[in-house]
Amino acid sequence: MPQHKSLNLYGTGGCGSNLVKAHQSTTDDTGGPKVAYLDTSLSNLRPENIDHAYLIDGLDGSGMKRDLNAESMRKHVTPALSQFVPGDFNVVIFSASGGSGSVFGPLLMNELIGREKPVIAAVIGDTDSAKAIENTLGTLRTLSKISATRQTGIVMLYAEMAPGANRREVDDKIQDGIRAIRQLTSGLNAELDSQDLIHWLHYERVTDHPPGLAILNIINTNDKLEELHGALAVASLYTSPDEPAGVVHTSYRTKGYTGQAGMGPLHFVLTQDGLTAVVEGLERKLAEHKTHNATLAKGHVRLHNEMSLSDDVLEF
Ligand SMILES: Nc1nc2c(ncn2[C@@H]2O[C@H](COP(=O)(O)OP(=O)(O)OP(=O)(O)O)[C@@H](O)[C@H]2O)c(=O)[nH]1
Ligand SMILES: [Mg+2]
Repeated sequence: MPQHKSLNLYGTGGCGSNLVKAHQSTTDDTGGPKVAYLDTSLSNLRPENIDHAYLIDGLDGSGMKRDLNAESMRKHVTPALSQFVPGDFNVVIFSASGGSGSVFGPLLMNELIGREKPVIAAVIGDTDSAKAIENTLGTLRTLSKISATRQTGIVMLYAEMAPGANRREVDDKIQDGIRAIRQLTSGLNAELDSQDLIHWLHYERVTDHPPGLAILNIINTNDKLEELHGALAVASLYTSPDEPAGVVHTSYRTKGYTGQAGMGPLHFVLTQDGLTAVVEGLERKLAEHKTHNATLAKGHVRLHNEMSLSDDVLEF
C-alpha cells in the first residue's frame, strides 16, 4: 500500500528563499512540504518566514563573493540540519550566481549526500554580468566536485536568468519542477517505492554510467520523451498502467501510477548532454562580457599609460 513520504525544501541565499516562500503555507493531500531558509542575511525574508529561518549571526550578505563567508557557512551546516531535520526526500534551491546560496546550498547537498539522504538541487544560473557567469560556472564546478569526491550522481533541475529575461518564467520552471518532484516523491504512487527512486537518483549504482552532475529534464508528453537523447535514467508517472509508456533508450527506467484521472505522463529524465550545453552557453556568454570589459578598460589604460598628459592641478 502506498505510504506518504515527506519532502523538505531548503532555500539557501536570497533566490532560494524567495522560491521556497511560495511553498510555506501550501497544503496538499500529503501535508505539503516542510520549508527552511538558510541565509547570511535577513534581506529576503519577511516576519512570517522567521520561524523557518536559519541565519548566521554577525553576517549581512556576501555581495556575490562566494569565498567571503564560505568557512562560516561550512560550520553552520550541521547546526542548521539539527534545527531543520532532513525529510524522506529533499530539494535544495539556490541561485548559482550570488555569494551565499551558491555556497550554503552545495555544502548542504554534500552533507545530505554524506548522510545518504535523497536530495535534488534546483539551481538558477545567471548570465547578467561576467561576475554572475563566473559564479554560476564556479557553483556548477562545486557540485561536480562533490559528485567526484563522493563518487555519487548529483541531480540538478536548472533554469537560467538572461539579461532582459522574465524572472517569473524562470521561477515558474523551478516551481513547476518542485511540484512535479513533490508528486514523484510523495510515496503515494502505486508500484513506485523509495528504492526505485534512490536508484534513479544514483543511476551509477545500477547502470554502467559513471557518477556525475546530471540535468533533470521534466517532460509531459511521450513525443518529447522520444525526441530526447542521452537519457541516463528515467522515472515516469502515469495515471494508470494502461497508458502508453513512451519509448526511450536508457539504462534504468522506473514507473509509478498516480491513479489521478486526467494527469498526463510526467517523465523525469536525467541527462549529461544537457549540462554540456549549459556550460558551453555560459562560457560563450562570459567571453562576450570579457570582450566588452576589455574595451572598457582601454580608456583607463590610455589615460594612465599611453597619453602623455600630466595632471598639474592635483598631485597624490
Ligand atoms: N529567478 C529568480 N532569480 C532570483 C530571485 N532572487 C534573486 N535572483 C537572482 O539570483 C542572483 C543572486 O542573488 P541571490 O540568490 O539573492 O544571492 P545570495 O545567494 O543571497 O548571495 P549574496 O546576496 O551575494 O550574499 C541574482 O542574479 C538575482 O537576479 C528570484 O526570486 N527568482
Ligand atoms: Mg543575499
